[in-house]
Amino acid sequence: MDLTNKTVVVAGAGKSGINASKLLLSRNAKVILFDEKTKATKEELHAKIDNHENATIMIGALDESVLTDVAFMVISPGIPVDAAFTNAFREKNIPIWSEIELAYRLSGGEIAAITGTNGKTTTTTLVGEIMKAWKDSVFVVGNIGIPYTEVTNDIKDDSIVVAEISSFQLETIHEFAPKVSAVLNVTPDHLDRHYTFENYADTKMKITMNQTKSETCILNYDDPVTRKMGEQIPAKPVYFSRKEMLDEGVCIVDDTIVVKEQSSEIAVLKLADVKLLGAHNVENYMAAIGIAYYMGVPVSIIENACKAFGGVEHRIEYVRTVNGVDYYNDSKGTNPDAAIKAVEAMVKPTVLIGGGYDKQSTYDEWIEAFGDKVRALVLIGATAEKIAMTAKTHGFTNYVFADDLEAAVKKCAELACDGDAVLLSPACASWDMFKSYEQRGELFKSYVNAL
Ligand code: UMA
Repeated sequence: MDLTNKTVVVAGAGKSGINASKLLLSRNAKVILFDEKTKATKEELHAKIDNHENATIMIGALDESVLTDVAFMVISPGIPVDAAFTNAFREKNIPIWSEIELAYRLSGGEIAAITGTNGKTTTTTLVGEIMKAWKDSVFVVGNIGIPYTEVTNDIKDDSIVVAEISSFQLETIHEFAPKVSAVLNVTPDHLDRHYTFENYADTKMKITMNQTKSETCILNYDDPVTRKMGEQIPAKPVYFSRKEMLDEGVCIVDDTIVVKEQSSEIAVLKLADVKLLGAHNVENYMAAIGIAYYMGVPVSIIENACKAFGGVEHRIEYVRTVNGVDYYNDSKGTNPDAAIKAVEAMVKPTVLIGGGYDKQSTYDEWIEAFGDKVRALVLIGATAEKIAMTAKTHGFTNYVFADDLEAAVKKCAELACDGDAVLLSPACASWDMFKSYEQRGELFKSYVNAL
């Protein structure tokens, strides 16, 4: 696609817009980078795109007089496709492309694209690890945090692209066609943007709209919405199911994840080798196995990469086993909801580290979720007293206080017995004691490794 001297409007000057602009400029296009509400100055945005002479920056209201001879607009995912300023583009029949669409049109490679309400990042990361074990040139991009346009110029025809794609990014794709797509599950989310659940689900399904019958879409059989999608999509549906035996697809036979295809049954991974906790993670592995298998990865490579996968950093991340006690870092459990998922995922009696910055949350549901599983609670940070009070009201009295995270880890090592787990999942943000949840998680791991 020759973009020389074509004028392209890029809407949004976040990660997506900046990288889309740089890519377009590298292909000799003229770029108008437009942002309605950035706090950055024109000079700062100019600097971000290397002060390129073919770029114009526009902040605030869109000056519609520039909309002559515009080839297309690239829209950032955070901007709704029905934002008021986009009407001028529609009136002039100027196509609106997602940043994903732009990257797709300007690069090759074989693409595995993953969407869904939950589990996208873990599945994308695992598929990325499997691909890296198979091929030299692998790019993991998209909603996961690395814009597809950032790496477009490095993608070669024999590269593999593993893309986490959000519903926001799917709204404005046109020709984007992965070799293998996946919709992991669809439950209500982002309804402020998509208005109805049906719209949201339909947007998710767009990930497969340009695939052909010879390409594959991996779908969750246990989710009624994605199960139904199998009847509507142009690609070949391949289901995964954690709960049911399938004639074809990815399911569990004798505690092993298998791929069933044309009456053959290929054993891929023992459930015992799934290191990540929680039923939701078994589903993520099953989806990743299906995606990798249909991308053509040999089963032995899939198995080994799955066995080596330690999960996504700071999300119920397995750290180490010391004296028969498994240590997990869930520093990303920065609110009670996320922390409940982590507790639910634990399969062993657990000593839990909680507490941190006070966001004025309530901790009742979190404490209720402890059940018989949480044996002891070690409290740190600004919310320690508040959590202790809540625990007491719910009849949970086995808590102790620690001065800092290092002391908390040492306390856990004393309290936990052989066969237990220790979990850092604070249900609070980190800012009272740390720069970020990442720093809190890193420090936790270093203290555990020093035990
Ligand atoms: N802006 C406008 N008008 C608007 C809205 C925003 O001009 O109506 C401008 C803002 O002033 C800002 C820019 O647009 O300067 C921000 O664009 P953006 O929100 O698209 O942010 P990016 O930095 O480009 O990040 C986006 C994704 N953000 C969103 O979808 C909201 C990132 O996903 C993604 O990692 C990144 O592209 C790279 O692909 C984040 C996310 O929250 C993690 N995703 C949602 C989720 O996971 O639930 C979908």
